[in-house]
Amino acid sequence: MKNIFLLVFTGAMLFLNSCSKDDNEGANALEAPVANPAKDVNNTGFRAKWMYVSTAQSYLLDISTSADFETFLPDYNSKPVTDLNEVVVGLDGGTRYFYRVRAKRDSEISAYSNVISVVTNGVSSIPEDPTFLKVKANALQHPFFVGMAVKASQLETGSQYDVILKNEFSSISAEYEMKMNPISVASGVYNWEAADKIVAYGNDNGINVHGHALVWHVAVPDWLTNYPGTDAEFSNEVRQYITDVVTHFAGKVTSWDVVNEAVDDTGNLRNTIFLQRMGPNYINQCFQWAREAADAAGDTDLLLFYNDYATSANIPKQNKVYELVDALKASNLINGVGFQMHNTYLSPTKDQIETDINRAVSKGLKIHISELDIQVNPFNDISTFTNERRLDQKDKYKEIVKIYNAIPSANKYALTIWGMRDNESWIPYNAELNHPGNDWPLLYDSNFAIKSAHTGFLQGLD
Ligand code: 9MR
Repeated sequence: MKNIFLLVFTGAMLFLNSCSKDDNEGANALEAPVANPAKDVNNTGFRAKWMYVSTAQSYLLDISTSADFETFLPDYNSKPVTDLNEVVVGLDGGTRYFYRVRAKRDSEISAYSNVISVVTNGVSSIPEDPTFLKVKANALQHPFFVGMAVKASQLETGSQYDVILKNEFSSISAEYEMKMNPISVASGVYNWEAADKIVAYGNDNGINVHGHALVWHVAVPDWLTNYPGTDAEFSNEVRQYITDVVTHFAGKVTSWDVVNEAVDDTGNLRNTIFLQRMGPNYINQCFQWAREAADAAGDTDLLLFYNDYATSANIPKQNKVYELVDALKASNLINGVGFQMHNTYLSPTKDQIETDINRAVSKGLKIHISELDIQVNPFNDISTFTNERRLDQKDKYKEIVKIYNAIPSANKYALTIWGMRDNESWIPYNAELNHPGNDWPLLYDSNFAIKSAHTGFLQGLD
């Protein structure tokens, strides 16, 4: 008994001793400094700052233009500094820099501090990359279409839209003129004018045409909204419309969004007139009718898409969309999923987007990033397009293009931007988004000049 007590006692003492030894070592290790936000930011420099580390003799400062410090500014790869700040000069304007520090005592060096990002004021002297988007996308090992939402009025030969479209884009979607309300004037009566002009523009110029969209609750013409007939007659009207439109454009469009936004933000079927009048099977029916019309017209290659928004960050909605997609797939009625991607500079995250898209990839479906724009002012906290947000937006465009370009070639289709110039985007004027007039979500400014977002797009293809 006494021996056992001695053994336990000795063991406990050894254990305590080993703990306190570690603690002492911890106390003596050189702490990593905490870096503070930059001060005195101007057009050509800033003051990098950090907190004092007791017992440090100096600090090693790194400055880079990349967040992962792949490269360093000349002279700022572990630059020794004895002070608690460093005035950095001779930098470019309107450019993002990153800094971090380590503490040093004799030969001992601490872990890295946090990384601070700072954007200089003024205008960058480095011009945007003028490479045409489709030229770079076409040169990829696994190319894809670079799309643009268009309006018929923009397609006059020689207009600035026309020049940019032909140079940079390999696909078009009608921003609204191929929806039901402009086309369907009355039962069986159609106005094809604008839609025909858009489709002919694509066909004549070797630009892919994506049809958007056969069935969308926002674009129902008044005569159908107020339809006096029975539910069965309503359903026949929808069938007739889908059949006539698919037939009219057979062989001229590569793909159609058959049903748009059928899932609401709580992850249930959206309570639309189509659900009310036709029941929950209406989605399958619409795809079936589109397929039958295409086949009857000899257009057996027509690609049918389900298109929706905000599925990446909203998991209940995402799950419901994939439930619909699975049902369509089981009936062999769907070829692809359209991810609208009306995103912001903060959301959704890279992981959320990848997870969402990869669910469709794993089902062997085509992926269309179908309406991309990236808001920089979702909280209405800026009144001018700041350098910070410009660069955030550039990074976000780069991120999504990179994600898209990484999917297998069999799943690639198109990545479409929802409008050309910032001032024409739907974003600043949407009442729900609540930042009237104040956003800059696209690739071109109001003068048709390429923005950093355009350079970000190109960099995403590297
Ligand atoms: O950007 C489009 C705007 O010009 C139209 O007035 C509106 C109604 O037809 O549709 C906008 O585009 C929507 C797209 O068709 C579906 N997803 C949401 C888009 C923005 O509302």
